[in-house]
Amino acid sequence: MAKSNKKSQEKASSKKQEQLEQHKKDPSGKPMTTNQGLKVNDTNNSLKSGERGSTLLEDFLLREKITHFDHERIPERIVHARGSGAHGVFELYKAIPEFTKAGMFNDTKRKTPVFVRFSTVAGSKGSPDLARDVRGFAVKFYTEEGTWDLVGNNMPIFFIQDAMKFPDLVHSVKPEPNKEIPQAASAHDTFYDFVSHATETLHNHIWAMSDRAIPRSYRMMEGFGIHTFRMINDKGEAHFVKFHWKPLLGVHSVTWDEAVKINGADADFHRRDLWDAIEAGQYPEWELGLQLIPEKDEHKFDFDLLDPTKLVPEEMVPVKIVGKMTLNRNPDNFFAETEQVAFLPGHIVPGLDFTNDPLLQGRLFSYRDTQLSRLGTPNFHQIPINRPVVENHNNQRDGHMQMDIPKGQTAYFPNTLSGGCPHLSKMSEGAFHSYEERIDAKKIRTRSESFSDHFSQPALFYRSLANWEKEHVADAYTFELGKCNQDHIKERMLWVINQIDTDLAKKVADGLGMSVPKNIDKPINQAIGADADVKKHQPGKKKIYLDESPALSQANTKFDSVATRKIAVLVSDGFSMSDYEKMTKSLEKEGATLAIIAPHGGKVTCDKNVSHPVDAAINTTESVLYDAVYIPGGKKSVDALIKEAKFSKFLNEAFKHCKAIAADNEGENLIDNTFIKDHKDDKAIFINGKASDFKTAIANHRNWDRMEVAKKVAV
Ligand code: HDE
Repeated sequence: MAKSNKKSQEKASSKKQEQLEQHKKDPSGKPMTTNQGLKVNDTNNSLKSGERGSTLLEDFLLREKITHFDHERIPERIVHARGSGAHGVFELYKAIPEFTKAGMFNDTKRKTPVFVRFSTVAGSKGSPDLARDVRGFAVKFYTEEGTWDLVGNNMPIFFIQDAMKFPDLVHSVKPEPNKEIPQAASAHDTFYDFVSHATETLHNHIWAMSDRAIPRSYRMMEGFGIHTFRMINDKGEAHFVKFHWKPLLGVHSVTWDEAVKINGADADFHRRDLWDAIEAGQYPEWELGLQLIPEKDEHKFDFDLLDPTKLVPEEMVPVKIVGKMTLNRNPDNFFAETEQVAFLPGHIVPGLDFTNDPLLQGRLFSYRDTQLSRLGTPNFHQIPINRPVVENHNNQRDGHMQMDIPKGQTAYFPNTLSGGCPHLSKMSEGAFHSYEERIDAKKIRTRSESFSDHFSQPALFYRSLANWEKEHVADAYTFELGKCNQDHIKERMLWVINQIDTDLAKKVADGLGMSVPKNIDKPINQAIGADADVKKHQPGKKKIYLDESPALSQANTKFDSVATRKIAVLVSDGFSMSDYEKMTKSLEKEGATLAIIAPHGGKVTCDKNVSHPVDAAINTTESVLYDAVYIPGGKKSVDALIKEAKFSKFLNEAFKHCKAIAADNEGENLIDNTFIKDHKDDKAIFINGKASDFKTAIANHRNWDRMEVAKKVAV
């Protein structure tokens, strides 16, 4: 059966790809050798004294093979260990010299090569993709002025305000140190012990309780640079800037019930989805947007632009779309590229600069430091995936794994022996020069009072959600706190949630079988110093400077495409080919992927006596792996489906997860064997319906109006 809409597999040809080509090794048609090039005659047996004798120390073949194997692991990333990467390209729509002199923002003809890595945060390298978690969204731009890394997340704010708190945050969410439980999950006492005392976490935390933390696909999530950065034009004028990635497929998520089941059915769900889409030529795309704020407006807001727990609502500062990123090539080798890629927020180019955001400032230190233990050498920039596409020369020398051969007598500056080279460049020649910011301040270890508003933005986020999203948030809090063992931690969390929204707190309290504490001592924000003035740093009352920010709700995303959606077609021998064609032709044309699911593997024969390959036998797949379900008619086919209970379970689950379901002719008999039989009037259920209506329902992602009924489905 036809698969997806295969675009021609244009090989992304770029300076970076050409550079990577030089390092690729292709063993096809080649003899096996040792690392020294010696041809190998036997790689299956060690050298022994006698056929059954002991193995000889002399066996250099065994030693080389085993020693390499013994050392083939490197430390996984301390956070963001689980991830997937892809190559692509960034193209600018319109030059923006008024804001920045950065080359890639000034030349619409340039195709800047990129490498992107998406990740979860808390889990280990082998943890499942659908953990409730923030997703990393790290982009390496190989620009002609040097490499720029935009190392962001899929949520626009962060948990903490100062880098000093990062180890505490991460230690609280990681598995508890005595028992190394739970893996890739925030639902445990230590995390909530921390969150309830460090109230600055609440904004990112409520995002993590929302559907944003369980995306349908990496391809369907936004990305954010989070911190306020600076853009500098060639007159030296600066604007504050926030970076946004907007997916062309819209922002969509799965439900928690699906997430839990997907983790069992396909722990690589997001990794596979990204890989498959790129292999099929259905290249993921994001537009890059900028929120630009003139320096003079720095103090115009009700929050501090340097506070990374605050977003700037799009309704207050619109997002200016400036270009598009397309991911068009899978890596050739996971370890060499995705594992060894090293992102550093400190990788910057002229025309961009940092701000004094204390979280960003700490990151500028941490990322270089971590590569030293992870990749083991200050020469990590020489690993092919990390090499810039421009030449680099300086007087740094030696170190583990030096791959370059720097020529010449000198390794210092200034020198005359090498003619003063490598020489310095003027700003007019493209050299980087830090933005000259006036600073006149005391050296002081404290938190700015302007960072003390911890409730206004979580409340804005919650107010801006659709009812179904609000319900998901309440369910998530109830689940997470329900997994905690300590009542005092849950009580404190309920008190804190109550400061965000009383309805929300009540719902969660009901779910926990507790009540919202009224008279709890005001939680002391303990993320301050022992001598700090407590009053100054207490989170103040929530303010309302914007009723709602529609841009924060997934109800207002794009619902205009079925491209890359996976539709399960349930059939057995004798299914109606004309039904099938009627329903699926336009879906396929618009890039949806159809998967034939049958009682067995191999092939099924339709009523026209043509055989079709089965994509998955029912015992190898699950409903949660698809976006919609279709059952064509054909009595023999449908009778066989009714006999196998898992097909009915498959449908009940799709109904529970509010997905579009269509059946034609005898296909209805299978529907009548499920919970759906009494809900055929649902707006995303189509019995002998129109293909165009089914398509619209799939593009709408889910029918959330069904949510109350869906809860009654027991699967
Ligand atoms: Fe990271 N973070 N981070 N982080 N982060 C790392 O660097 C760190 C923060 C983010 O796919 C580590 O190379 C500190 C914010 C992503 O390779 C480490 C602080 C944001 C990735 C590190 C933060 C991020 C990392 C671990 C607080 C969103 C994965 C491995 C000051 C803007 C990149 C590594 C990849 C990875 C430190 C906060 C995003 C340890 C100290 C805020 C997407 O250096």
